Amino acid sequence: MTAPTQNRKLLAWVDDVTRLCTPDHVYWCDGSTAEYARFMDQMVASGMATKLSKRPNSYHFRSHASDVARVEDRTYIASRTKDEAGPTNNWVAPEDLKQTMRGLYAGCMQGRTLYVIPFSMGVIGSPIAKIGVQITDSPYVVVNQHIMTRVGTRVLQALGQDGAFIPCLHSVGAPLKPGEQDVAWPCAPIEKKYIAHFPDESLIWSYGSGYGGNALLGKKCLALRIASVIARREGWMAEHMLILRLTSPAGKRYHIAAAFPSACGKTNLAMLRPTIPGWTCECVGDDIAWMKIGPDGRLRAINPEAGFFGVAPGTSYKSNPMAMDTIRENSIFTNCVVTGQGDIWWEDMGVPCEGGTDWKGNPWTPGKGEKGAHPNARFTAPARQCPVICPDWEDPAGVPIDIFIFGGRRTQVMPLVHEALDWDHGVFMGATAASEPTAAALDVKAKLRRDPMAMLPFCGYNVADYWQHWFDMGDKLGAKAPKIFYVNWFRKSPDGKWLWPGFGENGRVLKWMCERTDGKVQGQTTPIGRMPADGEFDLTGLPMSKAEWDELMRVDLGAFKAELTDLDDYMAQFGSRLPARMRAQVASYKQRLGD
Ligand code: GTP
Ligand code: SPV
Ligand code: MN
Repeated sequence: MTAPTQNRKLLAWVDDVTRLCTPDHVYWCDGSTAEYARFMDQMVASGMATKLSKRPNSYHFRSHASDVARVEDRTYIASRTKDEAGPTNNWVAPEDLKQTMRGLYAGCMQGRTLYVIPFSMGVIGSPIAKIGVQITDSPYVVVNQHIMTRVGTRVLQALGQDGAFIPCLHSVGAPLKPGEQDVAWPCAPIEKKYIAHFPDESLIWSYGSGYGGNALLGKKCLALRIASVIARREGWMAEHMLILRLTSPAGKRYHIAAAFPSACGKTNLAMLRPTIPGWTCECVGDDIAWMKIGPDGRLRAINPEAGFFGVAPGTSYKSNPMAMDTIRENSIFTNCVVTGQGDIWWEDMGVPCEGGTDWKGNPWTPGKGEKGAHPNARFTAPARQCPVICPDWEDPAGVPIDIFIFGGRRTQVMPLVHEALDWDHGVFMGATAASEPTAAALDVKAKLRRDPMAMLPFCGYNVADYWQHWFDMGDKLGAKAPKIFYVNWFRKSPDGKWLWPGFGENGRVLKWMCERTDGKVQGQTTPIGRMPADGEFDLTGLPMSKAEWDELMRVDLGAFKAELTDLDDYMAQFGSRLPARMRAQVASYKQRLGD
């Protein structure tokens, strides 16, 4: 097929990759619904996809059992020096990594088609948007990118002859010999998987995996790892944050951006249905925020994505009704149960299931003892289908952020909510956030790990420099900087029950934050930060005893002190690169704890 572009760099790059990967065909994606339908038909015919009779225009895919989540041990930041990548990233010298990967890419698309996917992160033409072009040999990636990004001819038009783009090379790493039968989910074994980033030249090379953030390269690879490097250079922020608009009964709007680690509640909070009367919430984004200081000096956020790639298990009409409505049609499901009736199902979906075929392709009934859906099963759905999508979600200027929230999944120690004493303390709170592992990454073993600003797997440079960038942004924003809070929805009682009902009730926590922002309530100072004073927090109508509330909010100084050695070790790994302001925060934190 003739290339639908005159962009010289793009043509040269596609030529180079074609010569290296030797596909049978080259196909340029136009982004049309006809193209989407054609690809789906082909994948259903080949056995890779199942069409769901119960959901219009929706399909289910089963991945290979080994290819079910991000692989952090196989993710690399190949900056010029190891120090620039920092102690939290895997590093290989760029030329060495390229040599290894060129060896793998050589001939890797034999028997397959090379798809060229021009895509835009952010509304096409927006000054904040960035254009990427993904080359892939996975038709599953093509259809997902159709939903997750803005794909096609419109992007090539915006690119023109000389426009710049971020090249994203992807192969599942499974060439086919002549006559060899393809499998339903081709991929390479773990030791051959590489998710590689070359931040000095804004280049992404991914090999061997077809799943999620490993393969949909606009998301974590471009919009976080590469964008975080560009953002620091240019003075803006690329964060692993949801964006929402909360409106008070008086009609006042608050825009909130929240960073929780993977599978720790961003999608759920982004689509919140507040239970408290008069408060409403609209979703701007559920995973990534790009933020720049606007002409008015305030931080403005856009969602660079066009769809949701959300955790399926646990999603129900009770926990997240807006997500349930979003995925009624035109959606892709991966690694769920396909029921005998031709619908999808997963654990805690809140509807009964008589049985069907599990994520591995085996017959399954609810009593089987094994989970039917993989814990990291996901849905891919267009953001515009969300009933509470914010009317301004595609405003190229973004929404002005009033509040930042950090958080993590901690069954112990961390209270429901506390507020930073000032910007620098807020940066410290984000920097020291810790969370228990989830199914979103295959290879995270620690029972609890620090996940700074929920960016541990996504920061494309040295985390110490990233913190300095946060301090610098605070200086630039001055009095217009968002207020910073920390939440934990996941605290449990000694007998293992959730202390906080979460989901729609989380609106109560946001309400207290808004009232703090307006100075309507004062809170009370504790060694870890400001917390609601007696009577300030709206518990109206919640069946919660005073004892339960006290347990949820309890600050056990002994437990916080017991973590100081770990805090010192954590900070020490950054050596002399650790910002002086972070050292000062550690010192004053210890002092407040009475250490
Ligand atoms: P990524 O897409 O991986 O970045 O994750 P995410 O942060 O968007 O996570 P998501 O909202 O999908 O939440 C994943 C898990 O957290 C699901 O099992 C949810 O049921 C659970 N969860 C979300 N919010 C709450 C809450 O308020 N309380 C409790 N107990 N669980 C929650
Ligand atoms: C995450 O792991 O934070 C995700 C899912 O949002 S993935 O796109 O696979 O990275
Ligand atoms: Mn995420």
